[in-house]
Amino acid sequence: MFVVATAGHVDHGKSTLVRALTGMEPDRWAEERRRGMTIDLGFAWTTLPSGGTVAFVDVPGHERFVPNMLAGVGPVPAALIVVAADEGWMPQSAEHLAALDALGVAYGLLAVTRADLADPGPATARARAEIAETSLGAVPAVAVSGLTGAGLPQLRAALDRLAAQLPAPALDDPVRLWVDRSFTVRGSGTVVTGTLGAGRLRVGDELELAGADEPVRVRGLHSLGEARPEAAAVARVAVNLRGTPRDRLGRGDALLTPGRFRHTDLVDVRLAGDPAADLPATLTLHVGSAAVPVRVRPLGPDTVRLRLARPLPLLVGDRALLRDPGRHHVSGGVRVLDVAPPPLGRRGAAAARAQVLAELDGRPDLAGELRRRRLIRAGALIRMGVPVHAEPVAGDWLADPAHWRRLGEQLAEEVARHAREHPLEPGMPVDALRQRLALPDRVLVEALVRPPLRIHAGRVGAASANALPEPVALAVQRVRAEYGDRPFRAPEADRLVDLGLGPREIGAAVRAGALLRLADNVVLLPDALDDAVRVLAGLPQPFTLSAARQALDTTRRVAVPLLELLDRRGATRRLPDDARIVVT
Ligand SMILES: Nc1nc2c(ncn2[C@@H]2O[C@H](COP(=O)(O)OP(=O)(O)OP(=O)(O)O)[C@@H](O)[C@H]2O)c(=O)[nH]1
Ligand SMILES: [Mg+2]
Repeated sequence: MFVVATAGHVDHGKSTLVRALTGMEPDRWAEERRRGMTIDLGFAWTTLPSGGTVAFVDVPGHERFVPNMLAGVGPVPAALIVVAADEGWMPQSAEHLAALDALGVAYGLLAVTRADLADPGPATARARAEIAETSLGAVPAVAVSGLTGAGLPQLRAALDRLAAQLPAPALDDPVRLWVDRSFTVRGSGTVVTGTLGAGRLRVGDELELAGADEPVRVRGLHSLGEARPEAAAVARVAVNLRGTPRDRLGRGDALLTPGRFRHTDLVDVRLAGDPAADLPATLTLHVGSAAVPVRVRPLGPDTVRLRLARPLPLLVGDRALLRDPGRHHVSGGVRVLDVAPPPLGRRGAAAARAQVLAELDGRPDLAGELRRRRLIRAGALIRMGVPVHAEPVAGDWLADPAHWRRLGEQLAEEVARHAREHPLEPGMPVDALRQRLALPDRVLVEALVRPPLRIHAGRVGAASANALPEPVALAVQRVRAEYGDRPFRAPEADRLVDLGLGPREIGAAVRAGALLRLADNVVLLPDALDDAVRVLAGLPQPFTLSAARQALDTTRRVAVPLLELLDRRGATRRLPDDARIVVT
């Protein structure tokens, strides 16, 4: 199936032509038929000579209903521009064409209707010249009469040729079905319709709906008036939603593949049309079937920031249109450059932002996004419309490579600084590092730790467990120098103070294995234990405390806790009479 939207001035014969081609009535409302004027969108379809199907979205031409027209053409990639031979080019011919151009519609046909009333030549020439200046370029033209049927076979053949030119739909893309109608069917509940421009829909699918806490479920699908289990783009579809009240959604809402879109009310865009400086402060943004008032803040000559009155599911690269409803003026198309732009708080931020935007063209650019955002979750990028084809640095975090390198260096510096300021702590707590580096997630700190640093017990420090803060290492060295030849003499408490070995320093040295603590303020060098066992083994067994004290050339202050430690370690055993033996 392919979908074409009509376009053209009021009363130029759009609906008559659609009726003649399809045998279906596009003007659905009694009021439309009574007034002989299209008010809202109409839908009809027919089979072409090739066997393919064309579905029409028939739009109103009256100037009052341009917003309805825009809701119809927004999601449709091809246009049938209708100009009456007897009236020629008129204001809404121009306004509709400006809208198609702003949206970047590149495929179209010109039908010059009412050719039974006047020579179609002049209207054709003027219209082709106008159209040639737009995104549609040179289009085929067919003169027709909805009344006599003249030209209809040629128009059908031209529609077939147009269909053959259209690019293949992106069937694997996520679904963003802009709702153009919603109604209730007795017994089925809420039904919405729209033009499915990409992706597939199946009965049973879960879809996201802005403002709904839970996904909505597709209960039934219709296309071209028939129930189907599945619909693939491009297609006109009617979706029956389970358990979604009718008032929950309407024109301008969108049904979305879950996890693939973010609703945003702030976007930076490039203008194709009026310069930024000429835009009024408020305009209406039309995208898909939505129309939302926006506040316009110029940034660069052709870039502006738009603050939307309500959030929309927009992606980088989306095309939209700005219109001044008061003046009936299409200000031009916009291309979405950023759907999550940074705030512009400080002075000069707007100018700096304009420079950044000058480099962007709306094509999703992973490397550029990473450079600008430095660290971001893969899911967040995907929801901006930026495909992710890079390895995460940790979890689902992606990082700009240069920024990641800098973070690694910063982490090493912070750990070194922390070691200097807190020489006795065994490393810097991971959470303190996370805060210092302003990282949003602990896993990022963990991923940044590389040898010789390591994480131990929630702290980042040097990999070597023996590394001692310098003052403590020096003190231990002096203990070694002074006591190396009398290893069972422990420095007295005042000597420890002189050496700068307070309880915290001793704790650090003991944790590092540089000192052995027997009791408060009683420390030996760590090799003393093995030496003591050797000396004691040379004594007649069993031996007394006093014999041990003499053999070790030490005092009770050391001997008592030393023997108790050896008992606990199973190197000696205490007998019932308090004598001991060395266990061999
Ligand atoms: N003689 C003649 N009259 C036509 C032809 N096409 C349309 N008309 C008449 O022109 C009037 C307007 O036709 P519509 O088809 O309603 O025009 P429209 O473009 O759909 O109008 P809107 O939807 O209101 O913008 C009707 O009275 C039609 O009968 C044609 O090819 N020949
Ligand atoms: Mg009509």
